[in-house]
Amino acid sequence: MSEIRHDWTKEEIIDIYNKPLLELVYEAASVHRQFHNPREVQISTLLSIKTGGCPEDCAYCPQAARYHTDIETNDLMTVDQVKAQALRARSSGSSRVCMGAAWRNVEDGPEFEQVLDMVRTINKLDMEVCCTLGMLNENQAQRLAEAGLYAYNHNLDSSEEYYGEIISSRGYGDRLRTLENVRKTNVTVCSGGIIGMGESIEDRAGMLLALASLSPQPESVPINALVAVEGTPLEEQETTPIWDMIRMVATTRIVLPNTTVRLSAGRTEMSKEGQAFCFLAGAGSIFAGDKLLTTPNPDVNEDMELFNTLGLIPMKPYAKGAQPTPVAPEEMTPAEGEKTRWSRPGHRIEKNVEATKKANKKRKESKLVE
Ligand code: SAM
Ligand code: DTB
Ligand code: SF4
Repeated sequence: MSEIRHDWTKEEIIDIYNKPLLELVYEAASVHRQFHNPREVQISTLLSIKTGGCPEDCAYCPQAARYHTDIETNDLMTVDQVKAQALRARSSGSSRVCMGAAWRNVEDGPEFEQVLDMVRTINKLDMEVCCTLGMLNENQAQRLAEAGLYAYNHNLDSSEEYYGEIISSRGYGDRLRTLENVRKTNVTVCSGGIIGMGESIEDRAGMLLALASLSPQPESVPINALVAVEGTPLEEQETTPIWDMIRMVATTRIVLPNTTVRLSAGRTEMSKEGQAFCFLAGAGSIFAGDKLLTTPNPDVNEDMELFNTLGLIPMKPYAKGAQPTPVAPEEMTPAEGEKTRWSRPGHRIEKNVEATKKANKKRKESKLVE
């Protein structure tokens, strides 16, 4: 049985990353089964509630005001707009809405109050709510918690050493401080990073070391493959090889065994088989919907077909602190004698896929009528 360790060394993590690929995937898949239900995948929908015009200089980001990308910039959405989008996401099988704002940090005032209203509104729809709004102080984190926020996403993005090559307008310490402020509340922590920015394997291991050293470890770790956007300093970066993505997902799975690993940006460049490998290696979540924040993402119907092919089940939302829906299908029962820590119930994929198909058909029909 694997244990949760906070004392990994960078060398150990590099050795894991460099294992023969199939051994690495086998080990990661075994750890995954000890801590998680391997058939469940959590589906989140991203919503860019305030797009572009960001004062920061993150070299990968199409939303930084100083780069000339052709994204459409938008002021903060209204609560009603957000509610309508959340309802659409729910009808396509998503259990969580993650609202992103192109801010350096949260400022107290009417816009923050509006975001708090959005959090309350989505909560009432029985969906989990996540936000990624930049840096937060302790009081802001607490207010988000009181509004019912489920998770806060704030990525370390790379190793401390490589961070300075990518961002100069803030430091690694700033990122860690926000994570600490979130940790003081009951909001869960979502923090990960990007591969394919020109960093070394040591940097990838360094980022995982920083995340694994947090105590407790983040509840969720998004692994993004760089989406190289024209106009950003990283526009010339080549597509990340799928093998690197599989290795990164598998290594994350082993080093942070109890964490949900999110297969995040970059899926449009990945084959179905490549993504299947990532699920086998321990990815337990995706962002669904045809858009991430500003860049494309696979069509939700294609994702559902892939889930169907692989026998994966979209996870249902559950309220913080509440017990998830009671254990159901026999197929979720671990084999006799098999030690597992996952106790979360299964959900019938056939039912979910059917419901999703119906909802999509309805949506298409209503669009045609419009
Ligand atoms: N402004 C906030 C912040 O920086 O924390 C929230 C939004 S920001 C867009 C959220 C995350 O998206 C970044 O930390 C980064 O990991 C990811 N991201 C942004 N642009 C990306 C790209 N081109 N490719 C992959 N991931 C990207
Ligand atoms: C994360 O790690 N990836 C998501 C979410 N957290 C906010 C964002 C990906 C953004 C990709 C580029 C874009 O669409 O603008
Ligand atoms: Fe701004 Fe966040 Fe983009 Fe950096 S990643 S430029 S902070 S929106």
